[in-house]
Amino acid sequence: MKTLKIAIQKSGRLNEKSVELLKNCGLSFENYKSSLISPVSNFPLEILFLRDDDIPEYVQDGIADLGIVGENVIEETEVDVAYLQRLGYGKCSLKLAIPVNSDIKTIADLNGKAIATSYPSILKRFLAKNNITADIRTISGSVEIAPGLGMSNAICDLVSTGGTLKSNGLQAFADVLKSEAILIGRKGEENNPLTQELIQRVQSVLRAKETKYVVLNAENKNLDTIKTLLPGIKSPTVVPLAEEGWSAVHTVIPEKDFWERISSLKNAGAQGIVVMPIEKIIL
Ligand code: PRT
Ligand code: ZN
Repeated sequence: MKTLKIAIQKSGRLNEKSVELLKNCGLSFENYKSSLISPVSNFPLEILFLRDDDIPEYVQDGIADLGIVGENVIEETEVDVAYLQRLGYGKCSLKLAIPVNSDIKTIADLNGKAIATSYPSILKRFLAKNNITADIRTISGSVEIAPGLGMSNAICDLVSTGGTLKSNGLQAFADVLKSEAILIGRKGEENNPLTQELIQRVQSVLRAKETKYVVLNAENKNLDTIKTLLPGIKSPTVVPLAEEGWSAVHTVIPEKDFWERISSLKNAGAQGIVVMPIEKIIL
């Protein structure tokens, strides 16, 4: 079977999480900082370490079969690739921002103004969609200093915490694109059995991250109410305790409404609740 190639960022914000994800998928490889390619010893896969900007085109052109890269980079390069899986890290938003004392109040006020960005093609499409004609000034980095230097009236840049905008006297006023790391593939790659196997492993790691394993004790008379509060993968496992009239309930619960569920379980008589992380969930 042909060895797959996956391109990930060599260094930068997505490198560490991408390496961690692949390792959690059970793939064994050296994270060489100095080399471009690292073979995986227990799966027919090679890892290419690249600048993130090159990844979408490498995948589109078939130099790599798969890639992990921010949606912002994919959208900017306008490549034709398959989105295989959203990965939930590297989250950020491409936003329009203006100096705090600016008279620009709405998107329409951008008409005739200059906007500095490293994302000219996404911005161009956004402005066209909103019927705005503005002067797009493309710069490759430190976009946030452009208004202060008199180069532009606004900027369009990535924001995660908002700290960079704030420290440069800027404020965000519109969202252009929400982004996160995405597993992409060459068109048609989703039909390759090796790729399908890899996607399943990735999904089992992501699913595990979203859920916790919970064991609790309850008096048998409270079990019916407790069971209605617990989804489990199919349904909860109930085993009798050594103490007469009591049972242990094992289940998984979603991370997102974790505390609400725990307090309703306590109200329903659950005791000695033990919560554990899950490594993988294979359906
Ligand atoms: O060297 P290479 O070309 O591979 O990397 P790079 O320098 O081009 O990219 P890198 O490593 O900075 O970012 C990789 C990806 O991480 C981006 O393409 C995004 O998908 C994602 N990401 C998530 C971010 C941010 N958060 C982010 N905050 N990318 C950049 N930023 C920058 C932003 O441009 C701004 O300068 O961080 C600053 C703002 O951050 P806050 O927290 O102050 O708002
Ligand atoms: Zn880059």
